[in-house]
Amino acid sequence: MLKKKNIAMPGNGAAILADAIRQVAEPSRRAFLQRTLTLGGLSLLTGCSISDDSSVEQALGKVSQFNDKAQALIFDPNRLAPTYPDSMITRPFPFNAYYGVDEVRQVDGDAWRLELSGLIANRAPWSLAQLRHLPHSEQVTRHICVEGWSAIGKWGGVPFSYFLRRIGADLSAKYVGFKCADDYYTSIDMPTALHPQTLMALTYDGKTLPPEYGYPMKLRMPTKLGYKNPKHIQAIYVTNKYPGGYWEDQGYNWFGGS
Ligand SMILES: Nc1nc2c(c(=O)[nH]1)N[C@H]1C(S)=C(S)[C@@H](COP(=O)(O)O)O[C@H]1N2
Ligand SMILES: [Mo]
Repeated sequence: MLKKKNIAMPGNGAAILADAIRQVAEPSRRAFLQRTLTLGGLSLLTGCSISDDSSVEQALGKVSQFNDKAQALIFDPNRLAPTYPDSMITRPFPFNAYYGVDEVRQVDGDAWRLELSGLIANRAPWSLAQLRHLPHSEQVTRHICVEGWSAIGKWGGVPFSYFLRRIGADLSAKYVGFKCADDYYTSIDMPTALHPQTLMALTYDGKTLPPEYGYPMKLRMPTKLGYKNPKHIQAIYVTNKYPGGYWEDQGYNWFGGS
């Protein structure tokens, strides 16, 4: 789709161009570009010429930021995602991560402590036993992955809005960020963090959350795409500084609503 052209560029233009071509060549970005708009559409929307490839990267970024704002505006904090009867649970529920199932992180739940930082009044770490004493709710919802599959699963755990209030998080802050026991990380908007169906999941299908689905704890949000749902959470922070995410920093849309 993209052809390298000989363009005379001043200064380190050649290096910038080479960088842009490399980035557009990444499969995730290319897929995102194909899903978003045609190149012609991009140039119309942004008004920039696509005759030099570096502007494609800029255009991509603009479209994604535009999508973030539009999705944040459309998001209704009171609208519930569909729930399903237990009989519709997908068995076996699929595993997915940026690595294979043989490399699933084995977290020691007894030694594990949930770390808290940023705009939070009570930043003491939490053990698994302490989290298990908090209010618990269960839901059967659909998980949608951008890689082209969806599945219905049953997660149980602590309503995240309860937890954020309990730790004295600044609920007027923009972002909640997550760091995981693998190298994964992501972040969400505060309205979604406070959504009634957003759970700190400790169980799957009525049993302790298994390693492949994110033991000891994952954030489950039926209002967001799969990659926004971090597994093996190690640390949570509240911030006004844009934190990005593992796939988001490679071109996936940040809001990631489903
Ligand atoms: N820590 C961590 N969380 C993660 C991922 C990951 O690689 N590491 N992958 C994400 C993606 S892309 C998907 S689709 C879901 C898969 O969750 P599942 O294994 O419960 O189906 O986890 C998300 N959360
Ligand atoms: Mo995914």
